[in-house]
Amino acid sequence: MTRTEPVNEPQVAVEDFRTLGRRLSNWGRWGEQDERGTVNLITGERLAAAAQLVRRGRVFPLGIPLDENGPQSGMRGNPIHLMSETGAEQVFPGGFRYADDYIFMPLQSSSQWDALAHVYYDDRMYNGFPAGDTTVKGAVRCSIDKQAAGIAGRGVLLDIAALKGVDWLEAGTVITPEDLDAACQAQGVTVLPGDILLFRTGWRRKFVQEGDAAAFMAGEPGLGQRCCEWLHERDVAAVGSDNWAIEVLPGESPDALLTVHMVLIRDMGMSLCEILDLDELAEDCHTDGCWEFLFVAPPLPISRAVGSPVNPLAIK
Ligand code: UVW
Repeated sequence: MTRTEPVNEPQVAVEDFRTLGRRLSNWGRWGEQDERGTVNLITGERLAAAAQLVRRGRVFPLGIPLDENGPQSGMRGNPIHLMSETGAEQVFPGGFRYADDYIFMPLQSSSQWDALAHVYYDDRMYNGFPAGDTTVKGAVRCSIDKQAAGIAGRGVLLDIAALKGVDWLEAGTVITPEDLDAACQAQGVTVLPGDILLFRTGWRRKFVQEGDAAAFMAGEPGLGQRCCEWLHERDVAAVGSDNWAIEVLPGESPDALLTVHMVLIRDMGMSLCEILDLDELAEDCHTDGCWEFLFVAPPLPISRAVGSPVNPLAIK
């Protein structure tokens, strides 16, 4: 496989994200007090159908290792693991000994869910809740524990790197709705309402091969803004990827940062699952031709947190 040059040149004018956000808004759709957003689309019926996708009993863990060798550099650090007890100094009746440990980490540093309180603009977060509901004590509204009842359902993987015939897409490569359609067609899979859509860019593979955290974080291939509409039209429940921000970076808008985050999370109420390892799953899907699976990824019920580490499982 070869690598591609970024394809978002010349810059195509993108719609103002506020206009797009208003058009795709899900505010009020699940009630004025709703704090779960598009995860509501995973009905009991859809989850029961997703469970039927487990045929071989093969589990693919999609979380990256929680350790100091992760891809963070700059604004966030990698997890730091410390032992508080090894058992070496202990004397208990009957020879019992135990080991205990701590982990210190930004909740956004590894494979993670973004809570709906993670981003906002114009002083409002998802469903119109005031941004002031998030303080130094955490998020009163839309915190990640509101999703702890579970994020589980039908997962679909779209391998965009394979579609383009590359090991990985280069930073700045815009994934378009046409790419998503082409991947669905090439793979023979349809994205259905309530699905959790995973898309593979190869960005994790690049990090594993090169070990360059600064390059991993400096930019990335990812969804262009027009994909928000594609996800909305299909009633996708959540989206995940092997990059760190779901969206293309540098972004398409010259005067706004992370516009896909703002539209998906704040306007549509969609939770994002970032920094996944999709390589083994993709390899298996290429082998058996089956791109759908049961996806199980409950966030940790961390009170008032705006994100949570997660080890999502794809089960076939
Ligand atoms: C930001 O939105 C800043 O980060 P993340 O990609 O972790 O959601």
